[in-house]
Amino acid sequence: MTLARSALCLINYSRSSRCLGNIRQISSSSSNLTLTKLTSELYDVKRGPYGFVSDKDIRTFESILGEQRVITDESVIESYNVDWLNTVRGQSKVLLKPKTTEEVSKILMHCNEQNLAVCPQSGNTGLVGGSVPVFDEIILSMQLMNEITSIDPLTGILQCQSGCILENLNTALASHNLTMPLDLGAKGSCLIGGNLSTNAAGIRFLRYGSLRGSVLGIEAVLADGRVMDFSSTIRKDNTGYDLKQLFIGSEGTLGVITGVSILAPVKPSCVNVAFFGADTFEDLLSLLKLAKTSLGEILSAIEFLDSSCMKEVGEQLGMPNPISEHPFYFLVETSGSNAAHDGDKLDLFVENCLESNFAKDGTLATDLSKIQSIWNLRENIAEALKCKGYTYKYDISLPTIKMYDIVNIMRKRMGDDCTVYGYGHLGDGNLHLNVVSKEYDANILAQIEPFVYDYTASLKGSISAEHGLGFKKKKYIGLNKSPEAISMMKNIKQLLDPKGILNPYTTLPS
Ligand code: FAD
Ligand code: 2HG
Ligand code: ZN
Repeated sequence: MTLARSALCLINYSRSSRCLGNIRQISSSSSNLTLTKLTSELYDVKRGPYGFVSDKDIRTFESILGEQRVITDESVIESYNVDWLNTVRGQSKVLLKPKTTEEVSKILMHCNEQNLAVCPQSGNTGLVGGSVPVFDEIILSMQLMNEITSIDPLTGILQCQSGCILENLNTALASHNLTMPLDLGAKGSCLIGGNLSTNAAGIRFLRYGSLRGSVLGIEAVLADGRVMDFSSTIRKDNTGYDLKQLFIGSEGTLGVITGVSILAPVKPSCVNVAFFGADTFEDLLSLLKLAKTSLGEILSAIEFLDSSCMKEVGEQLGMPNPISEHPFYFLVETSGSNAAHDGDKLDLFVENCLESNFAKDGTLATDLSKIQSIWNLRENIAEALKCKGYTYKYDISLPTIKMYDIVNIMRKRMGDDCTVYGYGHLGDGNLHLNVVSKEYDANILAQIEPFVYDYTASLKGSISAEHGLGFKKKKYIGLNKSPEAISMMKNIKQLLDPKGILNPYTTLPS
């Protein structure tokens, strides 16, 4: 059945209202801290041969930071010991809050000498159990390293300390008509150093590509306190190995990122969002193709969610579905600089969607608040599922055409004890498969893993498309990387952190 254009629920559809600023909301919280079992109780893991923090160590830290920024009060440290998902809990007794690279350097030099393990932490929004200690690692919080050094309006180069909140950077750039090449649901809490350490991708990956291309320079402190200055504000530099790339995506295992320079693109002056309902995943794939061909260079995001996700954001968070109910939902965003041009393209796209019958219902958002409410549905799925119960998260790259098969497979496999959800970055072939049960259950975990990872590997996908390996996935690295590659990674770790004090229980297999 071909829908008439009038069947679309068009929200304030007018050319003049299409030009928008940047939008979207933050979602970050932590709940039920007391219910979380210790990681060492939930998982089979042994403490490494590290020293224990003594009173003498505390006095050394106080001499570097002053008393106020050396925190030993358990009630304050508690939330730093638990991850955002409330699924892993460490037992750290010391939280350090440096403000400068020099302070980070002195802290690490001391920890290395005394063989004390350290967990660097930024916004603690990581989803793989890497941002909190496993045992009693010292937590090195980057929250106070939040100075923006410079923004060059001509070149778009932003220089800052690594502890700046992603959303604050975006706000600062906006006054220069610039924007961050990265955006994600945790933007109000995550810090740019955490984003780099996980090589976060998010919803602008489709437009601006990997952070690896946007980062021009990095300053990092090695485990022994040496400051590595890879800072650069030039775009092109082919002199030798690009060492800064080692620190991007290495999840705090090779050094602590303290400074960053990033190339910020010009802020699009005109943003629109279209949201459609579809009957099948095949129809979503057809919409994906249409979006690419009709919208071309103004495309900035292509996302999807299934009806089970829509149900939870409604039930758990009270967010209404703006269109009629469908098995799948397709979200497409355009960002450009010419409202008339973008509007023409979008009109053609909407017509194509309707005539082809791939979209069964839809809405077009052209003003800031409507756009935001549609993005809120997508960006709050993680939060809604967290409210529902214990979430087993799988962030996988798959051939786009087969992306949803595993969701159906898992629904059959898991039966009635769990609910299975599928959503993600459709334009990037990145599925977020989430399984939710009432509470953590090792038997349920055994039903999911390694099954999902083996399945992903059999299709030559990635077992971690964007969240990293952290503590929870490190033992599966061999499904994506060869023994030779893992051995080379271990050699690099040995070279940069010979005592293995930085995030010792994450990323690389033991
Ligand atoms: P943390 O969680 O504090 O740390 C992450 C890792 O980096 C840890 O291993 C930590 O030890 C290490 N680390 C932190 N800071 C430093 C540093 N300065 N130097 C060295 N190592 C460091 N990820 C995506 O890729 N795409 C998404 O769309 C996305 N959406 C999300 C939505 C929500 C609601 C949430 C809760 C998370 C989401 N994430 C997403 C996951 C997450 O990776 C990002 O939130 C973010 O990149 C983590 O940044 P953070 O500042 O919170 O770092
Ligand atoms: C997203 O894209 C994040 O919303 C979180 O990467 C994914 O919670 C998840 O599974
Ligand atoms: Zn994601």
